[in-house]
Amino acid sequence: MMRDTAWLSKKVHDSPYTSYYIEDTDELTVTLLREMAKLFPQCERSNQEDSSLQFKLVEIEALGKEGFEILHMDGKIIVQANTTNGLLYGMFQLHQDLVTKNELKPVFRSVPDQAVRMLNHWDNFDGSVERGYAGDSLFYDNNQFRKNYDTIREYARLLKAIGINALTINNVNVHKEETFFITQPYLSEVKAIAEIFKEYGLTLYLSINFAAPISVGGLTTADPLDEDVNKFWADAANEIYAEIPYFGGFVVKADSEGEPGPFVYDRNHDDGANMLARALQPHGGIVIWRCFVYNHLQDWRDRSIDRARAAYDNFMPLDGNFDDNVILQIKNGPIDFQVREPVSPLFGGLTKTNHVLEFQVAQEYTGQQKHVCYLMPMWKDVLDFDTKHHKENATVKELLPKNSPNIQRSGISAVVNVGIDNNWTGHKLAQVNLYGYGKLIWNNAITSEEVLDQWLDLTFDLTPKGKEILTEIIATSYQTYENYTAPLGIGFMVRPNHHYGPDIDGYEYDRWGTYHFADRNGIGVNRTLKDGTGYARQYADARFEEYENIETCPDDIVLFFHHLPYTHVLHSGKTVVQHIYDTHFEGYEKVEEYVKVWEQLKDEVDEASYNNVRERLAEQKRCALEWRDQINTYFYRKSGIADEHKRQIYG
Ligand code: GCW
Repeated sequence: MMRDTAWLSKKVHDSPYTSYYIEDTDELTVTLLREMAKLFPQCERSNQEDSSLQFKLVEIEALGKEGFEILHMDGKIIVQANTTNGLLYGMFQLHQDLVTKNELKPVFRSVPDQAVRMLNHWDNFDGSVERGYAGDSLFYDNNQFRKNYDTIREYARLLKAIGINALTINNVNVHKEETFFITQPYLSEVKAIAEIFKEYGLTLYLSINFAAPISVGGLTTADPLDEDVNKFWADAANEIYAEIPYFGGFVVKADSEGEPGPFVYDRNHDDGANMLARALQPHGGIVIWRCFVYNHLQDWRDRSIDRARAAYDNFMPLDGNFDDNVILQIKNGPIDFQVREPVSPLFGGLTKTNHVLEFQVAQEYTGQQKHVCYLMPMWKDVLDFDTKHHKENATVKELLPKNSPNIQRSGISAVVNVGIDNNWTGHKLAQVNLYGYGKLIWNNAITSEEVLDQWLDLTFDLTPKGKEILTEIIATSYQTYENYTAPLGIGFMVRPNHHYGPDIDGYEYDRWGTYHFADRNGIGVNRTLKDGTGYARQYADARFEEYENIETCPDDIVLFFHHLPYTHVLHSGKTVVQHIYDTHFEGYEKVEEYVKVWEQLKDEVDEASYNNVRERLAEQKRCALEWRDQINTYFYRKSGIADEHKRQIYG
């Protein structure tokens, strides 16, 4: 079945470019030719160097290995880059410009802002996807490789078109069978997939199990300082690279949520990461080591432990200890992909270690692709966040490359939101998050509005009115989601385990360390240095002072830093409890509106998309109502304070 790859199913038919010229260079030329035939069916290859469309290899230092230029002069278009890989990016950009009827500039130069632009699949060999909301895995089914190479190729081109250059294909929680992916016969299957991504210039990595020396190698230990363990990994790397010489390396979740790691042997993360790095180093491989390390067996009675502190406390003291081919991967916030969190203090903190930021495109905590929730505004906030470590140029997007000793080993990674569903993302509108993620990490300056506008033009054929309606739904969806869920940066309040729908005290007395501490007087976590957990001190001075002080702490994360009475007046002029009531009524009303206006799009979008979104909006409405009423009732019961506007709150 033809996959619904919206932005790549449009062809350029009516352009004046009927012939193009390109020299044969390397294997990526084959891909470029194939894509030209698909996307520009009326444009034929010619051997005339002065064709109306030309792809040229040049030597322009500023373009680097991946950048490109599109020149539009005298009725001709020249796409130029230093590499065929760069030409391929340029070709996809040109296709996009022409199908969306973008006016071409005389000179358009595009060079990626971030070197590593990666996606992580949390796919399991049994076909399930951890936190997957778009059907089963693209790669596996029932402990077998699907071998659906056409679909995988379709996926590879989609990722290339949005600017991604690397990916992992298995879950960071590496289960029993997947632990053996680094050995035969699995390796040949991995290779078959890696080859397809390579056709599009994407590098494949595997998530590995730190305890593989025991389970695969038959050793009694996985101690990173043990000689046999080192030999096991060196041998494993040799075997992998013999099969897949262009293999990227390993992604590692260690000492996290029950996964094995160096702590088991009284070693530290630098010991573990460097050991793997040394095994991969002779082959040019890289270790991407996740900083999502915290105590998940916390005693809720012990108020001295704060999960938010963990990543910084664990990794900051190790800054500078890691080998050149190690990259630390840091979640955008200190807790776990909540709809609103402060930015992790490791950004700007680390200055001597290569690192990448980790986003979650998969909507684990943001409506599980049943709710529409446009994540671009949140990602923009994170990348534009001024860490205040320096007077100038201290935003996260600037510091990622600047604070990584090897710029080529810095960038952005994310948990992907795709599965085997025909529209890739389950919810059709969730495609915009995948598209936007790719576009944003290539060009950090692109705005949420630009991305949305492009995606709508690439995906649907809308009337101006239709486009306005859909723009409004998607553009407001993030704020709407935040409005009807956990308030003021407090996070969680979701049902345990699956994390869908409201359960305000679901994690309150649990071991996972995500609490809100609501009592009859107030709510919030005191993370101040003065008399709280001290988390606020992990930031640069200016940020620390801002967050430490209730007078200056921003409203939207105020409950992350302070325990406040319900009667506390926010900067908005509302009390905490009135803010909770108001946002929850507003949030739900907005969803009611989405449901209504969506109907007006019946004749404008294809039937499959229309029904897909309609059904999901109905579920979003049901769930948002549940959120609204449970949250409002909960805080009404706790505080005893009535709604100023006397709306219905259940007792
Ligand atoms: O967000 C949490 C998820 C886990 C996930 C973990 C992680 C893969 O609930 O499902 O495990 O984070 O990032 O490792």
